[in-house]
Amino acid sequence: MLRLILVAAVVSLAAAKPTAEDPVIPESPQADAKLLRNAQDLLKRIDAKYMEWNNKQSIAGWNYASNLTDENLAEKLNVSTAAARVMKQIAEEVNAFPWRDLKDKNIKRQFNKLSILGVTALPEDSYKEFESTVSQMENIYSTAKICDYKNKTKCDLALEPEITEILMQSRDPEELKYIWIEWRKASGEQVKSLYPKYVELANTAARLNNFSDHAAYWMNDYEADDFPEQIETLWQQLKPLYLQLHAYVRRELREKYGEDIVCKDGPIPAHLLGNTWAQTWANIADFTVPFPGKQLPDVSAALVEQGYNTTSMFRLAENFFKSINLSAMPDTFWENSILEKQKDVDMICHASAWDFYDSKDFRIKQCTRINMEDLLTAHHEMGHVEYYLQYKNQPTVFKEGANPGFHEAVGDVISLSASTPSHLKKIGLLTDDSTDREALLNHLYVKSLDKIVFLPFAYMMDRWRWNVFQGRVTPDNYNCNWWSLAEEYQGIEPPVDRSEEDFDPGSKYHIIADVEYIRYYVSFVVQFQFHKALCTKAKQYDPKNPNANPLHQCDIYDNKDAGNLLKSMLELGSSKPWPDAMEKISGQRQMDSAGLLEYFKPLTDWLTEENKKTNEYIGWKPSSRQCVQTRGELKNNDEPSE
Ligand code: X95
Ligand code: ZN
Repeated sequence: MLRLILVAAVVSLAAAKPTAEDPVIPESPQADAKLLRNAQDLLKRIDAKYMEWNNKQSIAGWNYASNLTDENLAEKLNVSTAAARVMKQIAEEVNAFPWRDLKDKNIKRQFNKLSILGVTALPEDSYKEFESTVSQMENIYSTAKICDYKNKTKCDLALEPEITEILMQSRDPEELKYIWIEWRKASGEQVKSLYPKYVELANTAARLNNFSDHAAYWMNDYEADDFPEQIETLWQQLKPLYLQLHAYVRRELREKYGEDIVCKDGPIPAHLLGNTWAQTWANIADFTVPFPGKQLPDVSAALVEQGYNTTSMFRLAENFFKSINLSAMPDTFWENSILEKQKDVDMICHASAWDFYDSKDFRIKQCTRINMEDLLTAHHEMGHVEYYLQYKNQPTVFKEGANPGFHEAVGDVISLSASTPSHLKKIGLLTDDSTDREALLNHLYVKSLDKIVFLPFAYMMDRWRWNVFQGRVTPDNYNCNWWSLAEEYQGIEPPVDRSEEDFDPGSKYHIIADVEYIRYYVSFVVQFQFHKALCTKAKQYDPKNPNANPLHQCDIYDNKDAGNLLKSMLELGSSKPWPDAMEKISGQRQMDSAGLLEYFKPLTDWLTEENKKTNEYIGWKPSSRQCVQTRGELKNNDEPSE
């Protein structure tokens, strides 16, 4: 310790801003070298502690998430409290060290990251309260049950798989409305009282880290002070395509469900869109697709017919990664992962990938169903594990995505290749991979119901939370602000009037689990930049002659050059600012919607033409739904009076 103080003294002398009268002390290379050596010694000690406590937290977190018992919760809280103590010590050592004088960028970046504590900056009792509040909300969300629409005595329906599958498959608007309302009563409404405390503690922690609020702390990961403006600019470029798609889908829904449920120039009722949160509309592709005669690239039926099980679905994903020279899953992955909902155990079914920070243990927990959506999710989750595997030799503090959006993009980039009709045919999941114009438009249409539809949802998710953390929205108008943003960005409306007695944001996992969401918006833009770069590398696409091999038909399967290019970006972790990582893979240094717009160009043209023909109203007039303070204020309230 003495040595450290001595060096610090020397350096602080040298580092003091020289004023006119002070003699300018030459920065002696020896002092720099000594500081660097001390910095590296300190980092080595810190990294070992970081690794040990991240591993302990992953183990305790995993045990609770896969078995929601009181003792597992107590153990998780104990471990995270002990870890927080260690992180605080580390931050004190870091701040006591003159790391800002370091010349080495990599070492300085490590110290800078170590100096930001996150919620562990809270005093111990507040930190415990934060952790237990979030865990309680996750427990309520993950164990919520509702009664069946047809058989009101059957009351064991959970979000996964029952509620998800009904919203996916039912074409009865009354059943859909009932399930939509009941899920929100059983989840969001039950966590409403906990949310303000979570917001307050998150903001307190942010301020202890010298951020104005939790939203600023989240945005720090994107290393751009104009980040919100970048997001808005991209949205202005992508919104026209969304409006065309929205108008077309509304017409198809109006034809199926009638004018009085789906009006021709208003928002779309959210319960008809095939997903609990209307974040992807791919599950209503079957009756809305432009050319119904043509085969739909939905392989759910083929997966079942061909006897796929959860393991073989994940093996399919792994096989793609191996084919491009990325890593196979380690044996421990197959031993320790939970790929199916465990019977007689309350667990968090929301799929997730886990790094145990020991460079050996990596897992996925997913309540997998045998369908296309879960096959794409399997690729998404395995993309996270691939990133863990590629940066496993980085210092612990760099074991992250270049930014959170990069981590969300890896699996989805592979899915862009794996879900092309030609690839699905190659692996025998699709018989007809005709690439005539109509089949192509069907493929782009289904893809757009995932990729274009999702953008306004992801944007409004964190527009609402930025509002909340910045204090623009307070608990007395949480729900009505949520619905005004949903209408403004997504052009959807609730199936019934809402009030502030509801808390619909709390019906979405990431909101109650303190998981930032703009990462997915970033991912859905950058994954097309990555796809374009990898397809170019694989000579499956020529930027000088884009129509020769269109982006949407590219499949990088088996191409080692593309895989090695992707690997060269993944292995960086967060050791470089994300523009450097982006440049490594694509030659660009910023997010760019051009890739996404080019991919969907044929569909954009077709939708614009089609909506003109049917004289469709583009956009939506204000909803006739109300959002008020209390349910009592609602006239002709659909809710049975208490
Ligand atoms: C993920 O990103 C998240 C888990 C601690 C930290 C715990 C972070 C985030 C997390 C959890 O992997 N049926 N789960 C539900 C599938 C959930 C998969 O959130 C996720 C995933 O639900 O909003 C395919 C499928 C490509 C889904 C972006 C968003 N996924 C969601 C999403 C995808 C997605 C989606 N791309
Ligand atoms: Zn993810």
